Amino acid sequence: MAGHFEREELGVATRPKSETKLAKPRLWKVLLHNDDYTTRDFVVEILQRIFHKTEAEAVTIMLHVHHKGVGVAGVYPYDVAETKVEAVRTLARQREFPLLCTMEPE
Ligand code: TYC
Repeated sequence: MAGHFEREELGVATRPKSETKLAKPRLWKVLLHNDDYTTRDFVVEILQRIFHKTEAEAVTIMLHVHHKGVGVAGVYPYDVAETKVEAVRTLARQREFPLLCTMEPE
């Protein structure tokens, strides 16, 4: 009769648990920063087009950034956040606005 053997008993190499544990997939906040030259309308447009906010949500976030200096446009996995930041920077450059967009871990 075939017996049951654990992997270690069969001489199969196993990794210590600490090496096999996966890092928690952290979420990243995409931040918009205030400046004196980017128009309110452009920031609202960015929030609707890139971050899929309603017009009301976009206006609320834009005004928060305008008054506080910085605000969260959205929270995403790293790759998505990076793509959004790049999209904002590309559109801002095209329209010649100095709008600053950054990301930081939550
Ligand atoms: N402060 C800008 C203005 O008065 C509006 C603005 C809001 C700019 C948010 C950037 O991230 C920003 N025209």
